[in-house]
Amino acid sequence: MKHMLQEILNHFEINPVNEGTWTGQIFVGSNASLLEVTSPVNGQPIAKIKCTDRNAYDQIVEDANTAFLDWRNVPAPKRGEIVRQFGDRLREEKEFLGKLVAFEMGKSLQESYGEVQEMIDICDFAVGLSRQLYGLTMHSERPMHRMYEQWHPLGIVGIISAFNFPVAVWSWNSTIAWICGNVCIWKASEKTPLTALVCQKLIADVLKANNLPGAISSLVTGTREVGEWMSADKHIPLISATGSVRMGQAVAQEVAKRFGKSLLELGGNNAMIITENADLNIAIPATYFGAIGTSGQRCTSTRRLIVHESVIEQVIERLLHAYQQVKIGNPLDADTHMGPLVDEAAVKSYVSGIEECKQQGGKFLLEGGALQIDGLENGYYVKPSIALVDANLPVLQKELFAPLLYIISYKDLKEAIAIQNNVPQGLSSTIMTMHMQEAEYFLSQNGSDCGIANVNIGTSGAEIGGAFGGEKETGGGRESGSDAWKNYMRRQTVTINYSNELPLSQGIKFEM
Ligand code: UN1
Repeated sequence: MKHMLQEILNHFEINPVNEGTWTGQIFVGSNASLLEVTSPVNGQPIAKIKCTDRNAYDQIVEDANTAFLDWRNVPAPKRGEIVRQFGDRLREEKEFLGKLVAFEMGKSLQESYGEVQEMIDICDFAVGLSRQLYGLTMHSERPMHRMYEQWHPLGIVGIISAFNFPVAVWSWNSTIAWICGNVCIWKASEKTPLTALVCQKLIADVLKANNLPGAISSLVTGTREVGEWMSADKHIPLISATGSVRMGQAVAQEVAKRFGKSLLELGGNNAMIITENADLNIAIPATYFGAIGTSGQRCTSTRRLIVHESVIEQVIERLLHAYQQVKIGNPLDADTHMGPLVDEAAVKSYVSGIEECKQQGGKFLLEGGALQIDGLENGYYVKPSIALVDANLPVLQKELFAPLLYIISYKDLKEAIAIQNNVPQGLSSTIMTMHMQEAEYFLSQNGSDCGIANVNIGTSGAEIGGAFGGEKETGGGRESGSDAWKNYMRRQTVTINYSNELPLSQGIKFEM
């Protein structure tokens, strides 16, 4: 496996412990401490990465500001052309980068390729968008006046991303931010710096080939301290952060103190309602993928299954049957469904989550826990779990980032929706039904309170074309598609008087 990693790093010409201070636009500085990277696949250390020190960070911010002065004057469709070239590079590198994602964070190869595909898709979206940064025009109340709004770039966009989507979430933010005329500074998860280095290298090469400043895209490496510098930094008008609620709260407060903007995509605690009118041929595979995909480590993972009492027995039987087929193991094997959790702490938190659920009276239909895989004994593998629980169990309020699925029984749809909404998080939600009235009620203002509401589709696997994000403790941010680009620009309302008079608004007379 070491051999495979070396091959990938050679392919990208990446040397993680580069003695020089530059790898593309990565400053590490002279006081750099080292970050040890471990692969969850075999628990072995795979690289040591130098962390960005404060001096290097300040230099990066200065360079980014200088680059912004050029970049904001490049016409938006030309900025789109740069993103198009980046998308082409990703197409070429899908296999290598996908393998590195699987190796560094542990998601299955299928899902790792899917993640790179998500990057390619957002590049295409951003290219089209670069010609569509539309503003409205309004009718002025004054004669011979014109009113309209226009959108300008913000400056530096700081991106803090999580381990579970180590590259796609960055690209949702960076590609849109770039076509809007911003420059980006990326703080990747300390658990996945190698994939970040590769992405940074790919965009740095594209910028260089086009004679553009490298500082249009920068990468900073390190632990939460670097994120704290960014949050407090008045040079960074927008921080887009993906991760835990605790991290989001810290970022939001720090950014608010300086009246910066934050765009947050935090915890999910997503539910699927299976009504008596569901097509179980859709509902069961959707649950299976939603609950064990990425080993339950997506923000959109299905954590709660709220099932009508008339079909619950059937659902349980079919689900247990489906779970018997789960292939757990090396994510680099093409037919693996479930790779390891990201690290040892994640395994511990899963095991204690199972205990907590039991103590509160949860009945385990399938009890998982830590798992040893032959030849990969030090990897962080687990077996998935399914527990039948009462709707009022305290564990249901928490997002456990692991493959533990809770099943809850309900009698009528209003009750099911109340159970679904009765958690602090509000990211993704699903109803499985072939009954139009149930689906419409779920989608109405009386229904799901989440940012994402699906019918006959699982909670995870959202397409990039929609705005992605959620309500309540999920943080309220929207990224990726639809008009999420507006978060990366400032709106300017313009009124032009082309008459020879100065009529005041609201009919005010102010004679001189
Ligand atoms: C995340 O888990 O942070 O909908 C993002 C999905 C993916 C994105 C998840 N498209 O599952």
